[in-house]
Amino acid sequence: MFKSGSFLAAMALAAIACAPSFGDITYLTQSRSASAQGASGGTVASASAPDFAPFNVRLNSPGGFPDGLGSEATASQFSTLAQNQILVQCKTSPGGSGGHYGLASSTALLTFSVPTNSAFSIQTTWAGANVSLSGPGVNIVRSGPFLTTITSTGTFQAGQTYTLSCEPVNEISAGSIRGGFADVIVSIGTPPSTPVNPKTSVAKICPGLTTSNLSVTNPGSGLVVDWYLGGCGEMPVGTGNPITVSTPGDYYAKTRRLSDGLRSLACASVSVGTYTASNPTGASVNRNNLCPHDQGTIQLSIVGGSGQFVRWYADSCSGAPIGEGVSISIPAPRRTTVYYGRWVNNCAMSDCATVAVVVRDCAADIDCNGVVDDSDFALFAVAYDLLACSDPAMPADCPSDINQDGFVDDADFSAFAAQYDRLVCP
Ligand SMILES: [Ca+2]
Ligand SMILES: [Ca+2]
Repeated sequence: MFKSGSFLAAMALAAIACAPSFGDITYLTQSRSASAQGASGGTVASASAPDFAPFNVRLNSPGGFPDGLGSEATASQFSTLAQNQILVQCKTSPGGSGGHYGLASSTALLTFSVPTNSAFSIQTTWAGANVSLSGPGVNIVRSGPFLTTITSTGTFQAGQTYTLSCEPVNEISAGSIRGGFADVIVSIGTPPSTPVNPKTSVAKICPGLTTSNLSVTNPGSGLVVDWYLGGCGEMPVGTGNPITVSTPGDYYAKTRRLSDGLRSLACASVSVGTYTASNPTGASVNRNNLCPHDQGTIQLSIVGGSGQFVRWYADSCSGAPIGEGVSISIPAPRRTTVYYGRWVNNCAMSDCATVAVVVRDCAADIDCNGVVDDSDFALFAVAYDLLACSDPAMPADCPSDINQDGFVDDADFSAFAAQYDRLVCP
């Protein structure tokens, strides 16, 4: 018998206000560690965490051998303890080839209890890992080399201690080594559904310079969206819908219910790309070996490569551009010039390809027929009498001003005479 109905009502209200719909998890102990060392010269990279805070590490250790074979070991560990959910990922890749393998490990060991009998589900996705969840009435073991997902259910008994462990097993077979991976999600209660319709505001960005907004369909009241980089539940990048990012990569979204902290088991994902420009294989010109007094144009063309457009320069792969386009027409140069062309794509630029346009050392060939003879001398004599290049009667570009000082005088005659004696242009 109860003393009063109001006491019962107060107890019920207190239960609703203080306790979540499903039993809280009491975390007892937790240790997590990861390390990686590339073979032959790889520096050991390691991290560990004995506390209950989220632990998100990606370790990488490049090695290398004189025979040119690389060995790059990586290890990662991502774990989050929520009110009613345990999320653990352990992942290793010893890397290497040709018998050169690095070392990698990633372990998580967790003990916990629940204050009331609680039904739970455990979803495990793994390949080359050992996962176990054990304690009174519970004995779940996952192992094996092939990618598998299994979900099962059970009941945690009040006050008992349960142990969850996650450890990749690196298997060597047929001259190769296989990394290990496990993604374990233990939930008390029903996780919210996976986000849908992931989108980017722009598909490509300039890293660190421009941004893209990532969003999913509004998950509804009481739900928020957590974003991760590189894998579902891996490096956290923020909560929001949308969120703004300035780093290219593969982004993953989980729905999180605010009332009990449960996250969706799976992710929606989008990729943010970066602009690229691939190097041209060469550049060409439509005619070459030009007369210094060529009054026409030449056409420069890029060969191979890709990007948004091609930018051209004279004399170096920088400075003021002389034009833009896969092919451009420009006035023929008066001196030998190397032209540089590169692909440009917003923030990305390829290397330059070059083409040399040779202008013959034959300024006295005033009529541009490849020889310096009497017909050139006749043109020179007229210009000599006019003297100043600024004279309106002087031919365009003042070709007889061989030393290009603005006058056709004795100095030019000396240069003319030397080339006249040579006759044929080099
Ligand atoms: Ca000539
Ligand atoms: Ca002159």
